[in-house]
Amino acid sequence: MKDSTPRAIRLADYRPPPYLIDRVSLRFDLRETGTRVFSFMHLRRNPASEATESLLLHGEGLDLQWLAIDGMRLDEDEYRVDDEGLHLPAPPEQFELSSEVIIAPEANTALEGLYRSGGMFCTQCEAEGFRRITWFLDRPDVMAVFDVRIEADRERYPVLLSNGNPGAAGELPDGRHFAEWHDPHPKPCYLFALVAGDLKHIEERFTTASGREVVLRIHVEPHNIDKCEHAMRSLVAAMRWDEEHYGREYDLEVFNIVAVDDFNMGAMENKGLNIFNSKYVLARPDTATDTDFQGIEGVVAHEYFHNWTGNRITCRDWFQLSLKEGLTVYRDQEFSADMGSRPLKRIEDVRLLRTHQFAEDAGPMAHPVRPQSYIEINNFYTLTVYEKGAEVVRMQARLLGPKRFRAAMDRYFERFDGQAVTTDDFVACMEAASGHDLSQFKHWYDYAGTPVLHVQDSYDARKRRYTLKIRQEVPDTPGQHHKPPFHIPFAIGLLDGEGRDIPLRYGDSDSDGGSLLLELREREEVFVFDDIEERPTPSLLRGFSAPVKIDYDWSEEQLLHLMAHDSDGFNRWDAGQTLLRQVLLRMVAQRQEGASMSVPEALVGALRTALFDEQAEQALIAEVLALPAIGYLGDFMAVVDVDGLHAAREHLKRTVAGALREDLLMRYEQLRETGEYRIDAAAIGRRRLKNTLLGWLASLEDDDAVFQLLLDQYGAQHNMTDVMAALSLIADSERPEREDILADFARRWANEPLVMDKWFSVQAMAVRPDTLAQVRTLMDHPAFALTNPNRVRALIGAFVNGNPVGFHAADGSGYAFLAEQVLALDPLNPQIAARLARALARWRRYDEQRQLHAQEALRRMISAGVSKDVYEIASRSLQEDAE
Ligand code: 7ML
Ligand code: ZN
Repeated sequence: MKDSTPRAIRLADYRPPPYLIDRVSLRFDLRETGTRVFSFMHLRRNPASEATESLLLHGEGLDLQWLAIDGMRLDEDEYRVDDEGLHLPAPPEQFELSSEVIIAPEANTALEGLYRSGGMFCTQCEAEGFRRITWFLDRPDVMAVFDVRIEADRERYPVLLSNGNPGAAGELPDGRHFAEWHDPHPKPCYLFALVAGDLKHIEERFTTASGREVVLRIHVEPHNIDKCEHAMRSLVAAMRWDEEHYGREYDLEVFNIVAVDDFNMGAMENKGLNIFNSKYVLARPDTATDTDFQGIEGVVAHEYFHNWTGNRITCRDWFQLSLKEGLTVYRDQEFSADMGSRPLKRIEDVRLLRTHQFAEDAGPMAHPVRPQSYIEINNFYTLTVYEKGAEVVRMQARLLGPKRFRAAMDRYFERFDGQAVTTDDFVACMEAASGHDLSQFKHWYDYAGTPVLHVQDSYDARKRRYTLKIRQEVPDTPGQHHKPPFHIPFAIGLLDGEGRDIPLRYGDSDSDGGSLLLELREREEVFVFDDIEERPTPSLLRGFSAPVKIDYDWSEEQLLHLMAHDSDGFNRWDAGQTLLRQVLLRMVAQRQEGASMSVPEALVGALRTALFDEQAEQALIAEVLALPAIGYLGDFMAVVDVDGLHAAREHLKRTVAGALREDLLMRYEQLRETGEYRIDAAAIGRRRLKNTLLGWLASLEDDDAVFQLLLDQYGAQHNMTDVMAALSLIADSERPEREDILADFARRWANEPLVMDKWFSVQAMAVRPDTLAQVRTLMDHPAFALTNPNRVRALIGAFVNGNPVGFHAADGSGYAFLAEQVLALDPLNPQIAARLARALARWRRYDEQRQLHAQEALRRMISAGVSKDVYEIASRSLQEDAE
């Protein structure tokens, strides 16, 4: 810690490991204070390495007891231990290294390595946590076969788990017992896992396509045993899906999932022993919302899919992180699309990418999908690596088509099984299986920034010719200027006056179902379409065929036409979003000029039409009626005006809700939940639409009948989705009933931490003058703890990321609060502190006064002497060429 300028690690400096570790056997003597780790491993010089210098085995915070080579204890002058690890000056060509260290999981608040959560022991080793457990070559290209023996007190830790298949187990003296595990698949140490605790489990048997039986277990603390079923259903569905869509089977006798309360991220794909943040396992209709249920399904699948994309085939180094993460996100997105509604899933994924990844790509933390350098790898588990990385895989799937993409994936699994490889290796399989040249496409991996497509069109009635001119521009990002043009799959359609797709031909490609896939490669290109009878309405970037921004001068008529008729469901939604965005931005400008804000009649009409659309899925109607977020809208302004955007959104909601009040009430009544609660795509869509309508209605603040609906829906306590929809609207209101309802909720759920998180969040996100004061008060609530990442995200994270009006308060109070919390968290958990610190990265987008406050907050962090995690974020945020 406290290094003043920590060192950057560079992709260009990659060298193969000097030694390989074929086998390792570990013994854990778990104790409440001071756990002993015994390690025996076989090392041999790597024939692919030229390195001859001394060997460094990574290790951090290890209290070394003894060390031996081939059974001979080493004297203290035969090795050296420093901050990085253990240096052996001149080791033999091959040898057995054994050691004993003492570590302190009970004092580990960073939640990396071996630590305690509640009454159990658990681990998190990705990316570089294994070095906090014992000496090792802690890098993903060193893959070993692991044998593990765990010893612990039998009463307090009856369940002892590790990777692979179970082996011997039995009793030991002094009330202790042991269990052994053997993982036959060589793996990097970041996939190592261990769990010991008093856990209960549910169990299922799964027969693989080739007829092998696998035992599936989900382990939780005993009081949560009634909240595991959905996770198990999701696991079984994911296993089946991977067999059906990729021909991939599971490869061990058991598959264990453990839910833990203290976890830095969502979950972890450790071989045969996935460890989950309990938020992504535990769900019951009365404790979890539809979004929670869907999150569980997606994360369970994501971690399971890593068994092939991540574990069997892993990354050569951490610059290749997107090799496993982008690909696995793509796979979990496709799985969720198949489980629910495909267009809806696409809308959700694109919304996440556009609001958050585009912002990252335009700010000081912008980096390529395959970064070129980092200070702290934990800071690169980003939306760019995950979500943009998934888009980059999706584009390749689209360019190849489903058959050739599957052939390319088969080839990838065949060729690289058991190896640690690079994104280049992946693209090479795509090329080899399809004959496509993807050399220009690879710019997507190497250059940061969101490309902008400037589109102009013209129609020549005499020649019956329509022309599209497209200029692509890839913006400069920190350290990257003047980028070459990208290879961009650009799907389009042209609509006639009736809203039908005009059949299109271009070169040798025909339009498929009305859409044509153009491939852009030049900085500027012109596409000419002949025999077009009338000026068409262009439908651009159908299905969001590439992660780019479109700059085209849309007219209101064009957008209304697309909203009503586009055959591409995604673009129908997107046209509505573009229209809403244009209207809202115009309203902000009106407000800034002191004029009154106006909502076009045509927009109200289009929303009413959408509301009564009989053809559309209800969930899709809800998406059409969802206003673009302040964070997204701000990117279209020269200087973000948070208060203006908030005022415009509220005014638009009030105006539309006032005009459509009776329609909204009628639809709300029709959609009311009656009878049994179900969690399928149709029921979720129905609730989502109903609760969206409730949100519009709630903007009519003085409407007592509407407020009664909120109280009734809360009071019915039918399911958590409906309860939370009502509660968040009540929490956002100025009504006197607010306090009683919040108190009622807290009383009901005092013993359910994940439900209390929702209670923290709605209060942190309320747009009220006293919100920051409330957040500070809530930090003293008995259910809050700065040591638990979920609590921090639910309260502090919800305020800084989910309450733009509060966080960006003109007086700088939000920024000062953030700096204060980052500094309080950093010594406990630098990863969580660094994630929080990102909220200030885009301070340059705000007015001068706010900029000064933000800079002060960032400087305060740096001068306090922080971890390299926080240092990297804060220092990059302040850098001159950052935006
Ligand atoms: C993404 C994960 C991490 C970090 C999980 C940790 C993971 C690394 C781990 C999508 C769905 C669920 C979780 C995550 C996520 C940030 C996000 N290997 O599996 O990628
Ligand atoms: Zn992952």
